[in-house]
This record gives sequence, C-alpha cells and structure tokens, in this order.
Amino acid sequence: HPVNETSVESKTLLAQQLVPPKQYAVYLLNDDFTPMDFVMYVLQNIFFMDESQAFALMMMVHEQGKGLCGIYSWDIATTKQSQVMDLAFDNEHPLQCTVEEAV
Ligand code: NFA
Repeated sequence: HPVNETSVESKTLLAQQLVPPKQYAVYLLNDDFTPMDFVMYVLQNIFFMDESQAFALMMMVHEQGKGLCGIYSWDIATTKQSQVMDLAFDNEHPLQCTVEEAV
C-alpha cells in the first residue's frame, strides 16, 4: 500500500527556519613572559595563519592586550583553546587563551 512517508512531524520541521549554530571567538591574551616566537608558533600551527598574519596578530595582542584568533563552533573553539593552553603549560609559558560566545 503506497503511503506518503512524510510525517506530520517532518512536515513541521521542513516548514521551520534553520537556526544557525552558535559561534565562539577564541582570543589570545598578552602577558609579560611568553616569548614572541612562541606566540608566532601557536598562531601558525594551531590557527593556521601565515607568517605575516601571525606577526600582525601577535603584535596586536602585545600592544592592545587581547587579539581575536578565529571564530569556530563550540567543539573546535574549545579544542583550540586546550591545544594552546596545553602547549603553553608544557613549555612553562603563562600564555592564556579564552573562548567567548561571538556577537
Ligand atoms: N608580551 C610578550 C613579550 O613581550 C609577547 C606576547 C605577545 C605574549 C602576545 C603573549 C601574547 N615577550
């Protein structure tokens, strides 16, 4: 017996607007001790910036106190934060990385 497989429930879902996922901003914070070369390494290897992008952002953090590294889903943002903090900890640098809901 042929049936219409589209249920009332999925018709309702199809009629709804798709809700975009929340996005999260990952920032680096300045400190007086982390070497500039280490910050360059982080930006090039965790945030995949080229050398000139990495240098511009590193100097921005150094001079302004904070800099936006990228905007990601929750899982990617918090994974990058952990990668930065673990690498800094292992190398005995006090570098801090924060995640905030993107506006
Ligand atoms: N302020 C650090 C220094 O003078 C460099 C730095 C830049 C640290 C960006 C953290 C973030 N060695």
